Amino acid sequence: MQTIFNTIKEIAFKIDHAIQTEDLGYCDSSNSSGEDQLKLDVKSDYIIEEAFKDVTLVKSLVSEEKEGVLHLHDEGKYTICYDPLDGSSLADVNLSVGSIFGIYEGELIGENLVASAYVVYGPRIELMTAVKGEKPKHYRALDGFFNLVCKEVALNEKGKLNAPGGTQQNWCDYHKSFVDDLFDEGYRLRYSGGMVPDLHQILLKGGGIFSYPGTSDVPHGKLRQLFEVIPFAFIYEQAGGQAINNKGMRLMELIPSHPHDTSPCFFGSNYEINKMKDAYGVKA
Ligand code: AHM
Ligand code: MG
Repeated sequence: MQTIFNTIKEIAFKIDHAIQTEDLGYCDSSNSSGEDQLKLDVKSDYIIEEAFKDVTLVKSLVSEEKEGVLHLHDEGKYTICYDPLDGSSLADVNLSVGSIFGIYEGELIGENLVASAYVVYGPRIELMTAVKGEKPKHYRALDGFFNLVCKEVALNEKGKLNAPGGTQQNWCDYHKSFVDDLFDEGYRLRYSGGMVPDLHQILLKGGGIFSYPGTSDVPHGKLRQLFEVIPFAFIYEQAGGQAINNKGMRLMELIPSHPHDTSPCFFGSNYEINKMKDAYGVKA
């Protein structure tokens, strides 16, 4: 796994360089979810594909920016599902963006995810990695290298931050009440529109909740299971938190029927997730 994490470190520097130097405009194409692609989405995708072509441990790649599976090595053990540049539409307003990697062994279902990593491109480049049975590890880049900042990232039982995604006008009543109740308890709003920096902030500032519910316009939510939801669910669980859908099911138990399937999702510390289960009337 260290080989894959090392490759992700190399990728992080290359994508950061592209963000610093390349055109921030759109291309003429759209991705598998029908969203317009930025030149940076395509470039980041290319950087990742090129980097893993040399890693024989990797059997195949599945990208948020491409349809289908790219086969790489017959002898490979892992499939890497990745979002090359999450939140890329925030690059032109100079907000943080990220890359997300889910490393699966076998069929592409939640319980087969064996490791996760994400990179945040902000004032500095940061990396979080997680493997089974260990707390996530947090790294920060300095002078072309990643230094370990914390070898055991852990969420508090209860936090102070609330990151509620989705169009508020289209929230159902009980979701709105749940979000309002948190603010009534003193929670602070923290939502940039980039799930990587938003979830990163909650993880590192002791806890809280990030939600992207199903809404009347997008009943299954916006965030993609294989590339976004399951990799972050793994990291939140390894950090001692919880990650569930609107039915109270662990996101790690998701079985996507298509690589680009989405899911309503809630990631947080135990207090906030238990409160969400009450609000949604699902089992604690
Ligand atoms: P993307 O993969 O096309 O960048 O979309 C995912 C992003 C997430 O980072 C973020 O949480 C969400 O979209 C924001 O959506 P919204 O603009 O509806 O708040
Ligand atoms: Mg994304």
